[in-house]
Amino acid sequence: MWTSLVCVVLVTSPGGASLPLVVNTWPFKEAAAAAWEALQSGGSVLDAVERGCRRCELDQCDGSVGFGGSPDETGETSLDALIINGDTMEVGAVADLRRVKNAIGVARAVMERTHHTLLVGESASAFAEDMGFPAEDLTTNKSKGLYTRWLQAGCQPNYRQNVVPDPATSCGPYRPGPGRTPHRRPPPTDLRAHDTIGVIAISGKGQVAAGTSTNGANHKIPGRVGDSPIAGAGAYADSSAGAAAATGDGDIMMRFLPSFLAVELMRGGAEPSAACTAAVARTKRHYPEFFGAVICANTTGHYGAACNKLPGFPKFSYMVVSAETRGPSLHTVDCF
Ligand code: SD4
Repeated sequence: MWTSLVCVVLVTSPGGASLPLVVNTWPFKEAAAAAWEALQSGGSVLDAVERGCRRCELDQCDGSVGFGGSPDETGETSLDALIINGDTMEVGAVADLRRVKNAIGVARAVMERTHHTLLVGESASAFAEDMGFPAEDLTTNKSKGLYTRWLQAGCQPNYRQNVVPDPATSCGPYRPGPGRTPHRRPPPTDLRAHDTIGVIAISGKGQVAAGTSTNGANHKIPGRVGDSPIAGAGAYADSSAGAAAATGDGDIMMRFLPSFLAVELMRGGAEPSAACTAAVARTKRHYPEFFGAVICANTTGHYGAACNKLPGFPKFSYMVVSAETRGPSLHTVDCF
């Protein structure tokens, strides 16, 4: 009785029930198509995740993935990426990667060509070059323009606090200020500049992989690494449960490992939408005004998403591809 009831719910759920499956953050249709194409042409779920993220790196999806976006306080773009094999729990990640465009490729090289999990900064770039990835300037006219306008605006907004000169009105260099305010001032969230790609791919046999690629946050402090390359934060995958990926204010979200939490909830039987909602709610409990969303999918091919409602961010869009959708289909969830 109970089993058949569950079956009915699965079939009629708006979150689909079809494998193989690709789900990715934001309306990045080309990325979804690239990931799906990888699966259809016999590639693995890792290939699908890599191709999807790579497509966005090349297209500079919304300027927040790949080269030429999110210049830091010195005007340089640096990249973060992560890939997870949910069958073997192998993970490769790269953070604060400089002068190399193919961040997801480097993350996969960390996974497949080292025994490490995460390489960062200049040393990650040296590793990438050793592995044959070309060194290139990640700056574009667009990122130069963003940087110039930011300087002209007195370096506003920025991520500093409790320093002198007053970071709310002045550029650096900064040094420690007297005292410490008990609450940090609101983060300089730019809703248009937070569009990390996170991809979940699940094969017909239930093999799960997930990954992310991003250039982080506009005007970040050099060396800043967000949630995206951190396993359990930016994404998580486990073929015995499912996968999740997060997007938004990584400085906040990484404190709550929302992707890990969502996967563990799915392992315990939660539907993907409920798991995503719980992961967002956990962060919201401490930071009601955080900007972010989470996508989730389980090994039966169900999927869902959740987001924190903010002025200017009432809904979150994500892409789904399965045999049922016949091509990338745009899904939208109301934030709460
Ligand atoms: C970060 N989470 O570096 C990333 C940015 C992002 O959607 O997701 N934007 O904080």
